[in-house]
Amino acid sequence: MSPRIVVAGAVTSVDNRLLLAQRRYPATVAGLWELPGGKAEDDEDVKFALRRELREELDVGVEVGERLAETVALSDDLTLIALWARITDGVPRPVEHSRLRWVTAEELDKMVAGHQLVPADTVWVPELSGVLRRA
Ligand code: 9L3
Ligand code: MG
Repeated sequence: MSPRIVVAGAVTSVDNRLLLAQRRYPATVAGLWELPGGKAEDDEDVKFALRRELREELDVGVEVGERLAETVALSDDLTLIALWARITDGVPRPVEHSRLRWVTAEELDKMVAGHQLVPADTVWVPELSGVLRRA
């Protein structure tokens, strides 16, 4: 069986904030914040998959950019990656999440310190906060 890819969007705004979404399920991560996204279909291009997922979850259109450096092995057959993205159409709303938040680098760091991020996504924090601060 080929490994499945989960794509997550590092969606940033022109004023250098990052979009975080609060998970409703499963119970182990409910209430924690993540980069929105989900499973790519078999043979689906990852950029296409992220555009589809963010349309479904946030009701927006996005332009997808480069991959972030880190890859996360969620399980033997599930691999998580993240890609930078910008909203090109619509205003995001939490279709599947309980809430959305645009955070600054400082707010992101505080949320990480307070264990408010889903554990898998913490690998990207240095790159995320570095880019948000540099811009
Ligand atoms: N996951 C982890 N971090 C993320 C995303 C979008 C997803 N930023 C994990 C949670 C699930 C799996 O990947 O175990 C599939 O995601 P979803 O379809 O439940 O969003
Ligand atoms: Mg999802």
